[in-house]
Formats: sequence, C-alpha cells, structure tokens
Amino acid sequence: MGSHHSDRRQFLSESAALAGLAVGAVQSVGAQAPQPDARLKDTLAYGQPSRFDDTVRRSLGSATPITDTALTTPLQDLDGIITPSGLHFLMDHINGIPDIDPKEHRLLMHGMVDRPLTFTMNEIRRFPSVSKVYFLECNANSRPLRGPNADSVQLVHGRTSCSEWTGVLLSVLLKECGVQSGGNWIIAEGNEANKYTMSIPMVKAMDDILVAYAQNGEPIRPHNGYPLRLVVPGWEAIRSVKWLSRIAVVDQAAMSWHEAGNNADTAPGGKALGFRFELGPKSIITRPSGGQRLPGRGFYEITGLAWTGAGLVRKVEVSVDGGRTYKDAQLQEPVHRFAHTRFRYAWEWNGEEAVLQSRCTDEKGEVQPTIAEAAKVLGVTPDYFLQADHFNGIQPWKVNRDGSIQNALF
Ligand SMILES: Nc1nc2c(c(=O)[nH]1)N[C@H]1C(S)=C(S)[C@@H](COP(=O)(O)O)O[C@H]1N2
Ligand SMILES: [Mo]
Repeated sequence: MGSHHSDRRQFLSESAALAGLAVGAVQSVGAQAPQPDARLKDTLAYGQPSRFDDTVRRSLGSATPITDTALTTPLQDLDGIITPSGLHFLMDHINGIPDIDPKEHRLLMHGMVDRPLTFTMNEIRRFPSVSKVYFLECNANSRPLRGPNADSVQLVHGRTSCSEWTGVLLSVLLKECGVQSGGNWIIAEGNEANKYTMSIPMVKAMDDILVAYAQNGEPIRPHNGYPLRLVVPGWEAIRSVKWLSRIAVVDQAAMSWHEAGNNADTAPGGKALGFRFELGPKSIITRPSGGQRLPGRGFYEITGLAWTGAGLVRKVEVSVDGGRTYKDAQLQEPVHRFAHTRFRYAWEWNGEEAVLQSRCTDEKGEVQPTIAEAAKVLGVTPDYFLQADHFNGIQPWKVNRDGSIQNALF
C-alpha cells in the first residue's frame, strides 16, 4: 500500500482529529468535531454510546507508511456480526473526503450501452431494493504481522467489517441501460478529487453487486461512501467504489493506478501478478487475543469471526495447542453468505502455556492455510507476507503462564 498524492496539511488536521478520537472523545461531538461540516447531533437527537464505553477505531498511521485515512475496526471489543457504522474500518485514498449533497448527486451510466442514463438519488431509491449482510475486507488487511503493533487484533486484522447494506442490484440498473455485446467489463468511478476507478468483470456486475445507499438501516456514513457506493460481495474491498458517480461499460479492464499499480500483488521477484478478486477462507480469534491478559485459570469463551469470498462459512475449528489438534467451534445462526460469521468455543484454561488458533472451511471445501502452507503454495518464505496483500493465514495467539497474550505467527 502506498499513496503519493496526499495533501500534507489536510493529513495533519485529520491526524489531530483522530488523536482526539483515540483518547475517547468519541462521546462529545461538540467543539472538537473532526469535520466542520458535520451535523451537530446531540446525545438524544442521535444516540451516542455510554460515556463509560471507549470502543473506538484506531489509526494505522504509526503502523504503516500510508498517509491516507486508514482506520481499523475494534474487533476485540465487538459482539455478534454487525459492525456499528461508526466503527466500520476506513480506507480513503485521499485526505478529505467529498462532501456530497444527495440532491446534487448523480450516477451516470454510459459506454457500450443502448441507452446512456443519469440517475438522481430519488430515482435510484424508486427501484426495487434489497438488504444484505455483507463483509468488506481490504486486500491489505492482516498487517503488521510482526513488531510492537502485531499483538493487537484491531491493528493487524481490523480492516474488515460487516454491515447490512441496502440498495439496488447493479444488474437492474445495467438492464435499464441495455448492455451491448462485447461490454465485458465495467469501470466504476468515485467522485472524489482523484477519481478513484476500478474495473469489474460484467459477470460479477450482473450477479450480486449492490449499488448501496444505506448501511445498517441509515444512510451510508460519509467516509464509507455517502450517498452511494458499490458493495461487491466476497471480493477484495478495493472494488467496492465509494461516492459512486459513474459506471462505464467497456470491453476491457482500465488498468487504473489503484488496481494495476497501488494494489497489485507482486511475485517474489517484484513482477506484478494478475487481478485477484475473490478473498479466501479466513478466521480470527478476537477474544482472547494479543495484548489482552487472562486474569487466572478457569473457564473462557473463545470467540471470533470467520468469512470467505466463496460465500458460506461451513466450519470453523479451534485449536488450543498450536494446531496439533482441532475441534469444531459453534457457529452463530443464521450464517449469511459473504458475511462475518461468529464462532464460539468453550475452553478451560489450566494455567499452562497455550496457543489458540482457528481454521475456517468454506462452502467450496477450501481450508484456511497456515502461514507455512500459504508460503509453500507460492514458493516463498513466510516473510513474504509481511508485505503481500490477500493474506488469509491462520493466526495463532500464545497465552503465557502469567496470562499475557501475544502474536505467535512468527
Ligand atoms: N472512491 C473510493 N472508493 C474506495 C476507496 C477510495 O479511496 N475511494 N478505497 C477502497 C478501499 S482500498 C477499500 S479497502 C474500501 C474500504 O471501504 P470503507 O472505507 O468503507 O471501509 O473502499 C474502497 N473504495
Ligand atoms: Mo483496501
């Protein structure tokens, strides 16, 4: 990850606002509100968490060299499968997001179509709607795997979240326009200053992609793409274009900077690899996890999240002996396709050293690999994943005799 088009002044003011968040100022939306244009909502007109609750997003700023907005979901503090909208992770490749008045917003659809069309937000809301629970995961999630920040499930794995998204199926809008033969790709564009663009094959566009305007029952939050975004189920989240304002039907991929440069996987020799859309089976124990401390021996519920780009999570197994033996965890019903799946496992800690890890199997029968297995497939050493994207390896957490817990991946 790396972006070279940032406005330093903007970045500093955003960082200052984030520093405010980190010390728990999330309850007061008054004087220190991070955005001057934010609507003032008091604690009754729009409810806020208890003042005793300090569950907040945290900045990756110190952990990675990126200067964009990069904030992580506090996975260790959450229950169930829905990420509250205010805690959804953020990856904005700009500093200062577009401030869009929905009355002015338009979605233009053109290119290899019979009828180029422009939709207002009201027109989009008149189409039949669907609501779906879908996860998003940044392709760059699960870093840093080593170093002082690697003990935090939030800072390592917090670039994934799960929401109920409501909108119109993209296929419905494409059919309104009439896709011409040879129109095998779409290019989706966001309307921020640098016109973020992504290519998506028509097969997926006609299948299950959502043009979403609501997140968890209310309008999508500004940083998550207000008033309109794509939600591309099961695929790396870079494809889920925010502040969506244009879709061009084309005959081949755009090879834009964000897909062919910035976010391309590279082979060990440095050569860029082809597109990699679908995410593999993955699971993370979120509690107990790195940085936490068990107060003493006795009963603990091990819990975490599993997801897969294949659709359904079939099985999650938990090991408390570093992967020598596994037993099935219990999955929270209902299990949704392309959604976070909550798992639970009852454990009695005897006070000895233990290594806790989970393993996901999805509906295609694919099994989450260990880091050694993942490295073997690519013919690399595990160190490769300190920089690579799309890492879905098993995450071991080591419980020491004093109850402290640390990342045991390396
Ligand atoms: N227009 C636009 N869309 C975007 C981005 C962006 O910077 N601009 N970031 C992408 C990346 S890298 C990710 S991981 C997801 C993150 O979505 P979120 O910020 O709502 O979590 O949005 C994607 N869509
Ligand atoms: Mo991303």
